[in-house]
Amino acid sequence: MPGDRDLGSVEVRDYQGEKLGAIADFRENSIKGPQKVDRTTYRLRVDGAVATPADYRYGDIIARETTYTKVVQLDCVEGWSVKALWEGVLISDLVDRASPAAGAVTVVFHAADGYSTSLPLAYVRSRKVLLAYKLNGVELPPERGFPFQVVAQDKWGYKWCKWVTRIELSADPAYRGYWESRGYSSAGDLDKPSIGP
Ligand SMILES: Nc1nc2c(c(=O)[nH]1)N[C@H]1C(S)=C(S)[C@@H](COP(=O)(O)O)O[C@H]1N2
Ligand SMILES: [Mo]
Repeated sequence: MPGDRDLGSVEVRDYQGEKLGAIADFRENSIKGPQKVDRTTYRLRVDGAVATPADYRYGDIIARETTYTKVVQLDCVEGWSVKALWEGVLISDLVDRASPAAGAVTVVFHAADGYSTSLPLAYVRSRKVLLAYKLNGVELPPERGFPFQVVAQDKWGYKWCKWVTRIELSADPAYRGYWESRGYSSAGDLDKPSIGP
């Protein structure tokens, strides 16, 4: 929870000399529109191919996990992008605590609107991918994915799952989420075409 020195409602527009975009620059194009997630009843489930599945409350994650910060740009296939300051926890910290099975290679993200997408576990670890709860120093607004958005750096925006409710470990390297099963690339790499394998 923000302490009395946390100016968590004032947006940061400059970070270490770098100009950031504004929260208002993000477009809203989600499959079912903005979701309202209740912070008191919210649970984040980590399960699938793991030895010890877990359920976290919103406050557990904010108060107990180590926080990381980075500036990353989100690029949507529609042609717009926003560079922002993201603050959150390492997805690999949550995954490792659940003791993934030896064969777990894919991290599937499920969301409150029924959306899903996935990332390779090796990428989640090596790029230290964040599960963000703050954007430009401000708690994620509902339209931006409160309570959590995946910061899938170097991947197209459709990999940046919002309103994450479940992190599922899978042994299936070919899992396809909402947009991936509609023709978008499973790798979703920014330096490759978004339509394709
Ligand atoms: N749960 C969920 N996450 C989602 C989407 C969605 O429809 N539902 N859309 C994705 C797409 S296509 C993009 S470009 C980004 C956009 O993030 P923004 O809505 O914060 O601008 O969210 C991604 N995450
Ligand atoms: Mo997108």
